[in-house]
Amino acid sequence: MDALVIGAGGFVGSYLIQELNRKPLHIGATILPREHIRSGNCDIFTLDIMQESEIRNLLQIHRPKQIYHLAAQSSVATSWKNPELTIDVNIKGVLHLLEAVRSIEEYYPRILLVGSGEEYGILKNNTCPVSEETPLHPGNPYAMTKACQNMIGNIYARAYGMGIVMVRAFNHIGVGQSPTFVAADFALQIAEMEAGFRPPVIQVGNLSAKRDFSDVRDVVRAYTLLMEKGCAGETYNVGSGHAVAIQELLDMLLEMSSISIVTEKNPARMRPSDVPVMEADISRLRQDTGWQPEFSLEETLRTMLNHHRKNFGLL
Ligand code: A2R
Repeated sequence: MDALVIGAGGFVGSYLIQELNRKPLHIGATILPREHIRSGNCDIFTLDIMQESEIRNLLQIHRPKQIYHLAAQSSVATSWKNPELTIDVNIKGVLHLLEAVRSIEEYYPRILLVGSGEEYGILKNNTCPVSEETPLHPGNPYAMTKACQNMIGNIYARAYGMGIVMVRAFNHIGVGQSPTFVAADFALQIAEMEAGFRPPVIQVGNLSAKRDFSDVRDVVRAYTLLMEKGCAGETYNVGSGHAVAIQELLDMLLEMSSISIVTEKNPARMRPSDVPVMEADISRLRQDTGWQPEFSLEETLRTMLNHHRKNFGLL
């Protein structure tokens, strides 16, 4: 097997498999029993990363040359409600993977561990953009587990000479994302209004926070490039390198709409936004891989909006 994607049943998984499908590779993908993969050509296996023997058996049989580790409890909100589950899946899960690799003789795959821009947390003096050397101050249990995953990857790469590359992904958006994320939420609300399913009043939370948004298709391309060209033991920010206010993102979507929409602040959507600006310094990614984004934010938002319009019979 050329590449194995662990945790392929989530938002990013199908996009990564589609990107890998651009080359004639033998690809495996793991999902949880209740999940399915939206698109892509691959062999599918069910796997719970909490079961160490399951991952060891899979790797022993198929010996994938590349392993993309996406499996995670990836919701910040859930991480507050269930920190233990988050620690189990995100920290013990990565240990199970790395120990399983180590237990197999003469097996030296490349491994990509996917972390998050959330690891940086609240920065002193609002350091911006953040480079990979910026000290981490994770501000929630999810971010803490991803920072820990990064440290584990670092230690295993150095101590055992493993081919582990770590990424810190900033906000990535696209079709198929859960509407618990802001861009997906706005796109869905606007399409529902255009279809007449709800009054033309968009519910918004904090619009002043600035975030670094990328198209998920650009993000998975960065992952495959890092798998090929990233330095083992190194961490790479993956983002656009430009922070955009949520207000700007909303304005872009409203401009694309065929109807006139009023904005309404909804206290229930106000998250205590501890981090006013998140912007990635992506020099290391650019330097080592030559990666550049292909999709503009506007293009991505239009794709998301049009996806819902098609579903509602508007296009
Ligand atoms: O939480 P679920 O039921 O949506 O399943 C997620 C799955 N997962 C697991 N897979 C194997 N063993 C487990 N014990 C386990 N627990 C959860 O990993 C989901 O299908 C997948 C992760 O996908 P998403 O939650 O949709 O994350 P996304 O957006 O695809 O991000 C991929 C990676 C994650 O590591 C994020 O934390 C990072 O990028 O930003």
